[in-house]
Amino acid sequence: MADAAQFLGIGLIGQKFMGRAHSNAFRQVGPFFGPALVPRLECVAGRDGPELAAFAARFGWRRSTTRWQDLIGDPSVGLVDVATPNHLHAEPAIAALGAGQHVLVEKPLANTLAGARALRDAARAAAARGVHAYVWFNYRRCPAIGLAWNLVREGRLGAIRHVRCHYLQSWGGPQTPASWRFRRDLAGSGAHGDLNAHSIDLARFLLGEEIDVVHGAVARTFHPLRPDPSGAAHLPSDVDDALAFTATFRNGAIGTFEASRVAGPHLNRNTIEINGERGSLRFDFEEMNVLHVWDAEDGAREGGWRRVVATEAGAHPWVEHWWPPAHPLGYEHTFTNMVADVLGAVGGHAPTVPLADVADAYETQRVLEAALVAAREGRAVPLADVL
Ligand code: NAI
Ligand code: SOE
Repeated sequence: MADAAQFLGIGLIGQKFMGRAHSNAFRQVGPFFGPALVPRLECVAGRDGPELAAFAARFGWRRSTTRWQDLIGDPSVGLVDVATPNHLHAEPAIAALGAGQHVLVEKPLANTLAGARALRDAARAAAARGVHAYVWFNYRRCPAIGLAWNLVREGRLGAIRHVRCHYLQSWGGPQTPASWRFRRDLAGSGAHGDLNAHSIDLARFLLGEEIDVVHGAVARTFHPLRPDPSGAAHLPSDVDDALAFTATFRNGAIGTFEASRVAGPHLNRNTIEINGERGSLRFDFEEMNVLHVWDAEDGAREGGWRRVVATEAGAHPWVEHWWPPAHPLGYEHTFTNMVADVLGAVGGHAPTVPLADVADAYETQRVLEAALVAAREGRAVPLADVL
């Protein structure tokens, strides 16, 4: 930890999957990164009181509350972290920004474009007062993706022609119980908002280019009924189980995106491949420490994919804060790497690679919306029509 550390009080909303991932990141960042600004796990808000108390004790939160509103304007809380279902992102985030608190919020930005826009506007107003707001697009912070970002910036790919993204999972079969993830009013969409959000963000981030048209999309709800968690009945599911779309970027590159929760045997296959005139890159989260690199200059005789293991301190971002070279990182490190960059940014330092702020995530939300309209109406949707 830095010598003259200052503390940033954290208020977390949500205590389940992402509540655990974020808590872990706030705890790890101090010892591993030694930031000048150190998170203090001040208060966690959740709905289930007894479970919440146990969670708070296990992860080292000083206090807990069943009312997220208690965090807003609390002078001990400098940053509010929103890790709740999608319909409950915008309201607490906007309230915190209004109270002058920095915000971290989970993806997708909101369950509706209108909600996302309201949050973007609030973040813009808050930014003018020096308040920061970032979105948990954590895959940007795999070292292999950081390397890819640098290679694209160095011009190693030349003119980019193709971006090919898959985010394939297989947990969403007919036996998977109903939850907020299968309700359009709460989630906004299904595999699309959940998974394509990451892919769109990665594509925009790596290319540094915006999508200008969604040319076509297909969405399917294969399982419109799901078991009630109590097992007593079936409840409707009105979100996509899978959605695929094609798009073009402003620089003319073709993008294909496919998200699914029913793509057995894929587990968490978040892949992106970029083909340029001079080089290509390929990443698969199921092998997250690896970046495949192809360089056209290698020529026909010895050309081919080179398998780069991104575990070299100094050569690959964030690695120097973890283990000696050649020791792989995992899912949780992406969150800690992000917290380290957020703390730096709040302290006035440039992040290792750009963070997704709320305005940035709003652009991803516009693409999500364009693809939903394209699927519903069976037509191409220019992004200029989705504001
Ligand atoms: P989850 O269902 O596991 O947990 C949601 C939590 O929110 C629960 O603790 C629940 O009690 C709490 N909650 C719901 N309503 C609340 C209220 N009114 N007040 C306080 N707490 C409330 O969901 P999960 O998987 O943690 O997802 C949360 C968000 O994180 C979603 O937006 C999801 O898209 C995103 N996510 C992002 C990931 C990433 O890779 N960046 C990975 C997984 C989820
Ligand atoms: C579930 O599909 C999920 O946890 C998503 O919500 C995350 O965003 C993704 O990173 C992993 O899968």
